[in-house]
Amino acid sequence: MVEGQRAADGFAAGWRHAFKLDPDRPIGDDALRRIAASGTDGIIVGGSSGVTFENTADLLARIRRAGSVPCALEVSSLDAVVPGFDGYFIPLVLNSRSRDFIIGHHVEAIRRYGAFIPWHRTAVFAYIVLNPVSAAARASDAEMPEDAERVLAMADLADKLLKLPYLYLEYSGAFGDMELVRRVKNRLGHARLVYGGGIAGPRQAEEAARHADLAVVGNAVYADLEQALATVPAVRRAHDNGCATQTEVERSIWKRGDNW
Ligand code: 1GP
Repeated sequence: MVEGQRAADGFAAGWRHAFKLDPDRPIGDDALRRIAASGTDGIIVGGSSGVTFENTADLLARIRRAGSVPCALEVSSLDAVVPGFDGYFIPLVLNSRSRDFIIGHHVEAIRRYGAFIPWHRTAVFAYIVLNPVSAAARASDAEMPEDAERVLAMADLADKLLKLPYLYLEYSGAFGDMELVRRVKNRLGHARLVYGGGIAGPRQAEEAARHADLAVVGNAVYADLEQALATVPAVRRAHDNGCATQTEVERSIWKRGDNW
């Protein structure tokens, strides 16, 4: 398991920017070609509702025709597990009230598909869902943490106790609290921090990338493609300006005093 996780950490290890495409939302071939050529590190295919085997397989085939960008499936429905992706992200919603979103669906998936799971290209996204009115919050029956301390405790749980490779702060549909993102980032020892939600253009992208290891852009692709494409160089700029380097340094200082 640990070996699998280490290897899994590798398949998207260098990703700083990703577009998230929803199989249930229409998108043209020209837009897909521009996304594939944008310089993004990868595409994550996933959505909160209406995801089927057919629309997922169709989107993957169209992305493959559009260019050579790495493409991962975020598995959100047991009936929509499509082979042929470069990697698989498995959501585990830390603040879900439902056992299904923490281990239930996962055990069932392994029971059904265990023999076919490419473990070395499969990694858990440990989500904390933070926008109460989002489809993700409704779908996963997420309970909003009452304060920042609880979010930080969940981050420690994922990072230090469960040693999961990714922690995903999910604000889907709204731009999040960057001060909280910063605090979570400084708390993590080894998990990579993923941020998603309300990145509408380069300004928010740069801000999010200042703290998170990986910035995910979803809705902007459908709302304003030009703005969405402009998030790719914005994320690069933030990392080139050394923002991530600074947090890496802070992180290593913190880690030196801790032997987990
Ligand atoms: C959704 O985190 C992603 O899972 C991106 O959110 O659609 O708000 O960009 P947006």
